[in-house]
Amino acid sequence: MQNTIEHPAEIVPVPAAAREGTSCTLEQYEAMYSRSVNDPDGFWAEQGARLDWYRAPTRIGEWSFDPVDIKWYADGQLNICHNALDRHVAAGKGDVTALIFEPDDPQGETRKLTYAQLLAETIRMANTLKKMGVQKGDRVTVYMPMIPEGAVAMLACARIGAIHSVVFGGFSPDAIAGRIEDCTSDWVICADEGLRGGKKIPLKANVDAALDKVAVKAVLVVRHTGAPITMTEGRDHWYHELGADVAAECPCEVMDAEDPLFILYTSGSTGKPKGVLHTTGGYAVWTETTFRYVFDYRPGEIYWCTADIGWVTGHSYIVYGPLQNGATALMFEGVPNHPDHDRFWQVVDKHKVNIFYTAPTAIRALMREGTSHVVKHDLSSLRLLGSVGEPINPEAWRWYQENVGHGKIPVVDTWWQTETGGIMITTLPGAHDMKPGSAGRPFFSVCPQLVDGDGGVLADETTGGAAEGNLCITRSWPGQARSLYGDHDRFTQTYFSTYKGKYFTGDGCRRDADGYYWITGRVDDVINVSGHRMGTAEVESALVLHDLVAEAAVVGYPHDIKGQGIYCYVTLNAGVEPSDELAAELRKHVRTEIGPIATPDIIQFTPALPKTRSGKIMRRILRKIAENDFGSLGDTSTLADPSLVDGLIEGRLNR
Ligand code: 6R9
Repeated sequence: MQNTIEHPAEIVPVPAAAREGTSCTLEQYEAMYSRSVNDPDGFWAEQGARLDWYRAPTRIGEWSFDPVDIKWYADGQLNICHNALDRHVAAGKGDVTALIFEPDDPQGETRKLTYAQLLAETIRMANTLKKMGVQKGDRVTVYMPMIPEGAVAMLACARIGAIHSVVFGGFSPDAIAGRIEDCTSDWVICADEGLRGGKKIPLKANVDAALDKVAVKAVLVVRHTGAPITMTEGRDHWYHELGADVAAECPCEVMDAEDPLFILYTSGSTGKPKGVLHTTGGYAVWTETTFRYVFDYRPGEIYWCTADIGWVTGHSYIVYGPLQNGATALMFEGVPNHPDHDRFWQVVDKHKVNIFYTAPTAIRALMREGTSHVVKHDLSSLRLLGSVGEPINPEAWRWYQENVGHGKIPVVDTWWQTETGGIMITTLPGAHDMKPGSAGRPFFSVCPQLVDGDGGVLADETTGGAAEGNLCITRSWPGQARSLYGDHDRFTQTYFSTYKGKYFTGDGCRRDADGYYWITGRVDDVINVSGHRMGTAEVESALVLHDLVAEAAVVGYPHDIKGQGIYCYVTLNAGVEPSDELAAELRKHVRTEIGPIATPDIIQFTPALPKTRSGKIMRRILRKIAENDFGSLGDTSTLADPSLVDGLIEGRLNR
């Protein structure tokens, strides 16, 4: 079945300035892409050679998707912290600024750390961790605000071969405890508090609450706001005390390329979050190479990615990608709308940011506030804009390019996932015309394929042509996740069993006749709320934990700012009356269980959920109702109680 879909979409040509001095023209992209798929080993041996290796790899890609066994650079040895820091200092670039810290409060103190200073700080943290007893292979949970010490904590773990598991600072004590437990982490690094939009985030208090449920050997606490906190004798240590008198040297641990680097938990369509596991060598090369070509970084430029280090974007494009390229990266602790809606643009102006990488949800929120906040500031330093996290609607894309980019600079819309380690589909700034709303073309070595429900091939790079289907990737790439921590079967099951022998992304996608890919969103029970992945099952489990809730079904619905909002259908225990107060309580309950990002937008009480006769919740119907799309509910005759639907629609209309 070959779909022919027209895309009358507007084409925005590569701006002339982007062609000058670019690292990759269209001709170069085409030659490199073709080499990368015809001779992946030769291609990735060359890309990898930019890094320092203790033992240069002779084995490059060795992988199978059935059974699932993925290795890259298997006989190579390296350390990613060395490649991010020591390598640049050794090359005489120790005085180059590595990180610029912009605090939450615009009146607060900006900090700049050179590569030499960041290395010294990382060594201090690494030796402090060693003093606490952390060893190679140990899992260290990092629960930090967006301050340089967050990056230092990750780099210090990498330096000594410990595996970091960063937990987003917005997650609840229960979520922290679950993650600590899942990877049997004995160590936590946190700060006293974080600051976001003037609000204090009680990081240490959250860790304390988590540690009521699960035990660890030690907690290292970085002083940030100086707020009073509770320290448990024998378990908790202040970083500034324990790290005060450690040695100024700490050799990098020699890591095999396939030694684990980090675990990052992400929401799946079922059950508890998955501990996505990335290893050292392939991830290092993938983040170095994608950063180099996608952002086309030039020495002296200031690069700013607004993500949080608690998400994969922060891992790959605040820490490992930029630093391995010797770039100057800005770290921002605050939020886009505090103290006012011009905060992003004020920071761009203040630090003369050249490359700016953010999420569609932020763009939509700022767009709503009008252009007056943008025009107040001089944004002429900007050379390149980026977008990540969810599909960007063409309207937001245009607003971004016209108002922030003055219609003159490229926008790269980068599609990728926690599991892919780095960018997979994007335009390259000097090579590709842009189409607002499309992520663009595959990065080197990436082989996307659209398949139908039965796995029939609709289109890929070899067939060409336009089609719409489920997005798979048919060959491995160095940055690919290797497993789920401690559960390789679940890894195989989740990603490689729907379409045997292929990696299934969970996303729907269209390919147009020009070979541009248009991500249409998740096709599984994962919703994308403000660019954050949320398993509907997770929210459901949180809801049913409440004493008064009998059953819950959660779906996404279109939300102007967040992209998708969280819509919850809730059935209460017999005899319990629905009320606005109870809805508010349930909202609060979910926040406490998971974290503020999971706060339900709409709670609709219903006497029962629509189920098939075999007892399966008909989510399709719930989704349509949440979307206010009552005309296309499809076949409701298989419902055990078809009369329920009217009540559900009525309930929706009352909101
Ligand atoms: C990097 C990151 C991954 C999911 C992914 C997709 C959505 C990310 C996108 C995009 C359209 C883009 N997504 N980037 N959809 N266009 N440029 O976000 O990782 O948190 O694992 O989320 O996000 O649905 O499957 P992660």
